[in-house]
Amino acid sequence: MITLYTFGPGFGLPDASPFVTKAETLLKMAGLPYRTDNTGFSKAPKGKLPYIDDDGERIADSTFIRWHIERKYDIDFDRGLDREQRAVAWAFEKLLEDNLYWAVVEARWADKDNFDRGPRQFFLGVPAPVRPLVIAMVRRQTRKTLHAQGMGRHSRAEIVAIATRAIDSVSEYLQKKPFFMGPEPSGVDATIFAFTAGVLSPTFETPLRTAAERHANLARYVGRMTARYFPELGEIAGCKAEP
Ligand SMILES: N[C@@H](CCC(=O)N[C@@H](CS)C(=O)NCC(=O)O)C(=O)O
Repeated sequence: MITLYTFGPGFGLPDASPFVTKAETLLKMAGLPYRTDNTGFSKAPKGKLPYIDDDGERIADSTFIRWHIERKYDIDFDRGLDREQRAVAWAFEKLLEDNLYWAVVEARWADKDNFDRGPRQFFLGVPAPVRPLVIAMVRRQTRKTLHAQGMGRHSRAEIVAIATRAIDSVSEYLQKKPFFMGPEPSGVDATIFAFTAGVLSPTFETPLRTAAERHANLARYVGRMTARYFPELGEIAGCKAEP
């Protein structure tokens, strides 16, 4: 049995983390039985979520989880795609994971109002007397990480410009297709869904959300993916599969 270690639902999303949502979507796409456990962060092999335990084998990082599923269960998430399409899908996946992601982190953690609406809730389990200290420490660490990665060196307007270009590109490439690469879902849809839903989360007031809301095809896409893989959630961010 597979256990997926998660943060748990948050911000009106399947999980507070887009990478966890991606991994869970992949498990659903693969049709594999799994359970979730939101108590595993302190034991995460790479200090991050997601990771899975598959009958005693632990695999950390959503990309390695994908490759593990493909190898062990003989699944090709990109079946039906030719080599050029696979390359495009991979590039878009990494655009969101390695570029847009950091703009999302900046929007959720650096902006005070968004932090109060969102990530502050993560710390409710910390004893009240030390909570402000722990919050200040983790936010400081997040700012350092943003600086080291590079996104944190830009002004907010520059970050928004970079993120908007990524969001516009996703919308442009999706066009009117049901799924990102065509009529059927493929591996990249797990990432596109997780990040698009995350950006559209009504918990946060961000220019990133405004950028995504300009594209009706993104909301319909999130609605379609939700209906297919997370029907129990009803709607995410008010996104409907059809107008
Ligand atoms: N490359 C990783 C990224 C995972 C990731 O960044 N997870 C974040 C949450 S979105 C995390 O666990 N952060 C905790 C920390 O950095 O302390 C993947 O694809 O799984």
